Amino acid sequence: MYHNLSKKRVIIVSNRLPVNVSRIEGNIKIKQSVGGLTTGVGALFKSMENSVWIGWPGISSEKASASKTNIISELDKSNYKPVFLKKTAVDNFYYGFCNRTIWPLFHYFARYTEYSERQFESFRRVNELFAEAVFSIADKNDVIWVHDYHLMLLPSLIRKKWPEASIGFFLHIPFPAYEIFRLLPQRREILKGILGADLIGFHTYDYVNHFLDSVRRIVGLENRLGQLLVENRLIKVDSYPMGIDYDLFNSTAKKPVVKKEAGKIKKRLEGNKIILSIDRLDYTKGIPERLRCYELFMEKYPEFKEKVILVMIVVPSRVQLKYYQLMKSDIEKYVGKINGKYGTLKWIPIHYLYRSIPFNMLVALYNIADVALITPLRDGMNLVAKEYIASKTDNTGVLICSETAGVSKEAGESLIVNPNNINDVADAIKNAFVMNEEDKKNAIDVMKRRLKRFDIYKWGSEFVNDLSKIKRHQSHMRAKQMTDLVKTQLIKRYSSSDAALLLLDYDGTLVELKEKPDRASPDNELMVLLKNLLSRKGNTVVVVSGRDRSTLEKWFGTLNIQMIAEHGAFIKSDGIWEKDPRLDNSWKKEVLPLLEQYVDRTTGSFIEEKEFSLAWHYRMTDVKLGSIRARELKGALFNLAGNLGLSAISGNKVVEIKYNFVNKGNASFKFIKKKKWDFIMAAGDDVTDEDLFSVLPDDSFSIKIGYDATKAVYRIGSYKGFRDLLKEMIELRKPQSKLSEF
Ligand code: GDG
Repeated sequence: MYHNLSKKRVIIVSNRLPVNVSRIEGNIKIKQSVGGLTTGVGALFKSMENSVWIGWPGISSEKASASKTNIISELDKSNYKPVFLKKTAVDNFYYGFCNRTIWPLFHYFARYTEYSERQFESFRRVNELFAEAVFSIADKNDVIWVHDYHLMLLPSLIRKKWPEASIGFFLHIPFPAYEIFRLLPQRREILKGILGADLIGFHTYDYVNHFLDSVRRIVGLENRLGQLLVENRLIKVDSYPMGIDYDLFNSTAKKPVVKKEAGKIKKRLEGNKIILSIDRLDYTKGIPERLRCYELFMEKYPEFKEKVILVMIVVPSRVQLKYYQLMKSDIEKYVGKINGKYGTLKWIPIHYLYRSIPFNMLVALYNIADVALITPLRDGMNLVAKEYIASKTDNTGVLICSETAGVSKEAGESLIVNPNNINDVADAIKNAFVMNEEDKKNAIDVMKRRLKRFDIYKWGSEFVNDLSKIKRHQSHMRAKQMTDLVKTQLIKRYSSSDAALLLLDYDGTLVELKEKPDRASPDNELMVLLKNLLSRKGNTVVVVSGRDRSTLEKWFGTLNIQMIAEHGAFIKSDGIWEKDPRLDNSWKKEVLPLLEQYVDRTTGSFIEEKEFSLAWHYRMTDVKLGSIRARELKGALFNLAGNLGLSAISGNKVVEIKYNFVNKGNASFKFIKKKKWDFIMAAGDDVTDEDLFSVLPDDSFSIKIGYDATKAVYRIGSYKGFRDLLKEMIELRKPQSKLSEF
């Protein structure tokens, strides 16, 4: 059955193709490869019409050499497009940066992590090769879905050449906490690479939070409910727990041939209860640790001897890496030790297989296993756990799973263990055998229904749908973007006007937002611009700011400019500063002690006392702590401020407390109602400017600088774009006197 994920063609890009190509004595062999990405995305891929999969075929260019054309045409039959890599690239990229740096670090094995600049260079180069493959195979209008940690630079490489492309990125492994991720020397490049995507998906909400946390701390980008603004492009980060092909496992388990296989295995295991363990060979899977738990289980609960067998299947993986070879031999020694120590003439406690088994046998084992012991030390998701549940046709069986595997978040009904707590795991095995049958069945039943609902097809379609939603959102934002046509209309209206009112916010609108507000004094270009605007007859220019009046006066006091200071507490009109008569400072003594508490509790924050307002600044604090405290402070101020007629507003890394009636809208309205204007333009970048936008007459030009939600009708990406507009307005309007030079 075909699942139409999208009207557009979907291009899957992953390091490996779902098949492995080898050349034995000149003959090409194509074999299905084993692994979570292959199983999951592979099923999805087969169900999509016209989709194309770009990836490495598992053979080096040198080995493939004479047979390349042959390989390409064989793979093409399945819509697989190979990216050939040289042996040195495979060594430095795949066995190097991917598997010696990213894999251990992202799975919290910091002590196994190697850092090599040379290997990172190869990683970059291979990502570039993949980008070239995408450009030659895909089309700008395709949906490009990049998978996993090997290709973390690819989204931004594609974005650079195709700025409008639909790019999704999904990480199949955990995204670690900031304290781990920060250890990576290339942490910034990696984040920037991923941020080239429009939609970024992870298996769990924890990984989403870890990623957003690192983005905040390393790249300095704040998110709003998982949405980020990256170079004026709105992108989304969310969790999409990967499902399995539920129907395939469930229906395979019911096939007569599988039932027969299951019967044979049961007979061979002579009525013993079966504990099943299946993983690729990897230190993250906790295989030796699991053996230790099983050994303890037998020691603690000898009544299970000769009644239980652990079937342990270890699938070869990354065999070229020395560490993996050592691990294999350690596991085998340990299995031998346990079997030698506890085994009897008629009973072997562990049946160990080091190989990949055929699909029907896998499902048969899932179907008959009384317990699935899935205790990875760290795992992005773990599909084996889900496949076990889906293959349970009679709802018997117990899943024991690690809390450090993504799957634990969706398997609340299973026995969840800490894989490092060997007593905990040994007890869980015992409990699995003594549990009430009804409870076991209920648990499996609930989990099965969940897996059926959110299967691999649902996962794929949710991801691709969300990707197209975010693309629609982006184009909606672009619709608000001030186009050349609107610009021309604005300039035309402005040049023919006799009374023009320009209400202009300062920070972020006329100048760049600076980390330290005192560094944002007006530069020469801005002063010239303002002078030119003021030199035209009929123009009234108002700087509408939250800054205090002495700063504004210092900067602009010599110009014939109108000013609104402290969000409206003071207005300078025709050269005279006036204070709103209703203002007083009686409330400050009530609020200050609370703010001081927040300064004490939040290193780096400080209070700015303005004449009629108080501001708590937290731009110099730890970013995460700062925003948590800001939220807390607003909560703490809620009652106090309400009673005193105050409001607490969040600006850019600041919470400002002032009287309710003081806002940029009320203050600006005094200028708006002064006379009949035939042109009004207002521009601002932050929440406090929304008050200004809401008091404008309908035919005004309201311009939001930046990409946050707004009431303004138009938007311009940055203060620079806004200055360009002002320049064009100046150039086109007939000067009264000679224009100053920029
Ligand atoms: C990565 C992440 C994440 C295993 N042995 C045999 C066999 N398999 C199949 C299983 C399953 C797959 O391989 C293994 O998937 P996992 O999810 O358990 O683990 P990884 O390979 O490490 O996958 C992981 C996954 O990506 C998906 O995002 O869940 O966390 O590490 O489908 O059935 N299949 C056959 N014979 C075997 O012997 N036929």
